[in-house]
Amino acid sequence: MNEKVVITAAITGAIHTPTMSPYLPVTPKQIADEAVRAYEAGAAVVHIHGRRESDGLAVGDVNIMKEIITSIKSRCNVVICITTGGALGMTVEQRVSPVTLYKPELGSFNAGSINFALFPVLNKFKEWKYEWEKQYLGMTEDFIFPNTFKSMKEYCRIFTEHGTKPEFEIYDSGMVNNVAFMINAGWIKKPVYIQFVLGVLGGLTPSPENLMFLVDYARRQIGDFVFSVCVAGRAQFPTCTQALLLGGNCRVGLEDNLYLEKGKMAKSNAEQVAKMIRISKELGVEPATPDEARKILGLKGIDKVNY
Ligand code: KMH
Ligand code: ZN
Repeated sequence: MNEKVVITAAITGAIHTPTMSPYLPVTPKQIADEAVRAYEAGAAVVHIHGRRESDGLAVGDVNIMKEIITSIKSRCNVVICITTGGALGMTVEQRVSPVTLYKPELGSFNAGSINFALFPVLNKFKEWKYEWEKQYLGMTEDFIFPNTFKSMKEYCRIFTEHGTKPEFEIYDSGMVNNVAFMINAGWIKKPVYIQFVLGVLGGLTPSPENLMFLVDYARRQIGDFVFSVCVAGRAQFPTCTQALLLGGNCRVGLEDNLYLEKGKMAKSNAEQVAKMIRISKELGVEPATPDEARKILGLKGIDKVNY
């Protein structure tokens, strides 16, 4: 285990919809306020998506993103990781545009194409708060999240040009191989930062064996790397705890899991961060500050962003 853990809070994402939780932040102000509270609770990194103010639809509007990240930066020095996964239906060019514009310290970089399926959740709700939700989730029955080698090559170029560290999102074992290929092809330099994402329908399910396998396989393919783990759904806390035991970092937040424990919704991202910190401290691991996280992840520094 490491002495310090980088805890990321993924504040709102593009998967959950307003009907699923009254606590999901949706306006730019709510998203920024939640990010600052997550920082105050001990998160070193916040992972940010934008949503439309009027109805919470996940959108890739760069002005909304700017409003959120400038508000956060004016209040604290937390590391901001901007999504380039974006929202369903965005083009790859649209998804990467915040990196070009705002040159963040850290950006998500999805390391391959997958079926990204949310449609089974349609059976869980009868009434929807907004019209768009049903259609948005339903269309994923026929959706491929595209991250081809051609687009990943372009992403590598853009991330490198702007000094933004990629956080490679790995949903399945073949994507480990994709990252190894990008390193060997000279598209991206080591050391890399990997986020293992478990629990998306279309990718690997969370289990101790699957995480062990991914970490071990990545060590064989890539050598040394820094990693974090995030999990969609109820295995979030157990799997994040396993990540600590394996010398990794972890991500919590309402993007991935709306609950604090069985049957109890999380009222904020900060609640989940506080729980993860309680678990970490019991194991003798302290949460890294944002500046410690910058060292651990090899980031360029907050003075070099463009927002
Ligand atoms: N929503 C997660 C399953 C991204 O933003 O680029 C993965 C994610 C992707 O966070
Ligand atoms: Zn995300």
